[in-house]
Amino acid sequence: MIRFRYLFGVGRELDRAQLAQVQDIYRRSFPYAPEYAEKIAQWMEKRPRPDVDPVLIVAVGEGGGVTGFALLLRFPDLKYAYLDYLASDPGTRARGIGGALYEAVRELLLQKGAKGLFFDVPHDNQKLLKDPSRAAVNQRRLGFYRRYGALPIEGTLYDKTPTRANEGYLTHLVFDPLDRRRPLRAQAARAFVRALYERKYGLNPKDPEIAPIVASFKDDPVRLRQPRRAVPEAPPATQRRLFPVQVVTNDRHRLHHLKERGYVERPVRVDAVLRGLEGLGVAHVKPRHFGETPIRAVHTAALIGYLARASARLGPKDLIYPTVFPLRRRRRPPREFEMRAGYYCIDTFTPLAHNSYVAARAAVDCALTGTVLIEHGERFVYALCRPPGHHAEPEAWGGFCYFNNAAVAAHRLSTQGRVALLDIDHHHGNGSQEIFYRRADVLTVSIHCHPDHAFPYFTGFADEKGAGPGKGFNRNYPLPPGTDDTAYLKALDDALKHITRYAPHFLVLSIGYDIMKGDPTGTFNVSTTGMRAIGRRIAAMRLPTLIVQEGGYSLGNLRHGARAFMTGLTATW
Ligand code: Q9C
Ligand code: ZN
Repeated sequence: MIRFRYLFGVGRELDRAQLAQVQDIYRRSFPYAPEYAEKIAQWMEKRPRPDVDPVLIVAVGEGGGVTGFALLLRFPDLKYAYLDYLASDPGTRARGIGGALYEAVRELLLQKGAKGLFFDVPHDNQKLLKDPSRAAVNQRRLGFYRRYGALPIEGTLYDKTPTRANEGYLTHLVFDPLDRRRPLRAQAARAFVRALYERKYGLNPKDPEIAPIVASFKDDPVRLRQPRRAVPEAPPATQRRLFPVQVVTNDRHRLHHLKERGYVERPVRVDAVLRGLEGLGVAHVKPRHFGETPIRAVHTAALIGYLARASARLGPKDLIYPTVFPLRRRRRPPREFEMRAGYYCIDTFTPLAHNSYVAARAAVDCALTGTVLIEHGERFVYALCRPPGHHAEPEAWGGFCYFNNAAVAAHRLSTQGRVALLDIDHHHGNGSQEIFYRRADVLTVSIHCHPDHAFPYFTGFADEKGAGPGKGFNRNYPLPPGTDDTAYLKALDDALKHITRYAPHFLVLSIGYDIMKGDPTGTFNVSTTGMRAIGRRIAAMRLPTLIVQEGGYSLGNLRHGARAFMTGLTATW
């Protein structure tokens, strides 16, 4: 089994380790030009040109080591990409890595709506080769790409002219239209070739050596070398190799179904989100079990124990609504377990039912499963947690939340790097704020409706900035009811700038579709267009991002909001 991973940067330890392995494979595959190994690192580390978006796709073998790579230079303004290198470890016996990598490259580009892929293949004409014996190998390579519909461009000077770019080794420029039926226009080809010389080789396209080559792309459409006989098509990539987003779903949430009047936090919410994601090509992952230990890192044993025992004592129809609140008697939890509920709860509308504990545990498992995927190198993981979590404090549940899923995840990630926890639910994430209030290793930022007007009413003010070692590491953006896309995105941009200054290794996003217009618990007017814009901005952070489901209670908004957010998240090139 080959796994694939794409690297958009090398911010993480895992990225850097894999980059080193890529360089090693490079040096062993291309021993005559070892200096480019440095250049690969530069593309990935420094991102020296804003008009080149480099991506490294690595194949990961059974043992976790890199067995091959493809370096792709994407030209976002042109929507074309250049495949700079594709190599598999000459030392591994595993076969088919090169082909699988090429399919992964195509899959990524198709996902992103690219218009085509270019790359160089050494010439197959003996007379034009410094080492004529290579012609046969090069013919085979062209044959391999031909099966994908990738054909060498003919009728230009590109494959005939020694330049500083090719250093005298003549190559064909091969074009893969991906799944497009549209021919390559001369103008588009010239724009690409110009960009290639300029952006990859640092040559001026007006250079007397280069300009005639660019100008030689005259045929419109560009002529591709047609195979002399029919070519067997490459087998369709049966299994997807790259997914833009992994979605972790958990069935046990259904056990927690409070059929109370007006209890809008219900199981169909998850179905609505899943319907919204249909057809977007996301991967679905089942959660693993993690036990209680990670929960203890953010909640007290007393709260966990109470939820576990009280939940277990209840019959299927029973509910405990907190009734007495010993707020000023924190050292005296009521002995009578039903009366003790108010000691551990922040409101009177979030009852405890007989499966609440089991479901809350499953929601944490969902978030932690997502966390592990992020640790293994995924870029975006969406933990579709239910019940939600961000109102759950170290020793209190409430606001439809029992355990703080996002906080458990953020705490786990914090053992591996700096974490920013951004909460964009309509309601202030009092629980997440409280859990990390005295810590500098998790930056908490929340955009929400001003607590003068919205739940939880007691936290979320702008002057709550963290305390002790955590001073300056909590930031709140309370916005007025009626906030629209423009005002929301302005606050988001500011919040993201603040997060960028913190230079986190990971982003945890608590997402609530209750910011959208018409939410029964919300007051904002964010539209689906706004949700798409939010997704784009989150992706532009270029961080490994765990998205954790919080609120959102209009089924239509859950469906369309999730779809729009996800579309924005994966739209960037
Ligand atoms: N019947 C989350 O979005 N509003 N919690 C009060 C009283 C409840 C929202 C309704 C807001 C809680 C996770
Ligand atoms: Zn909410």
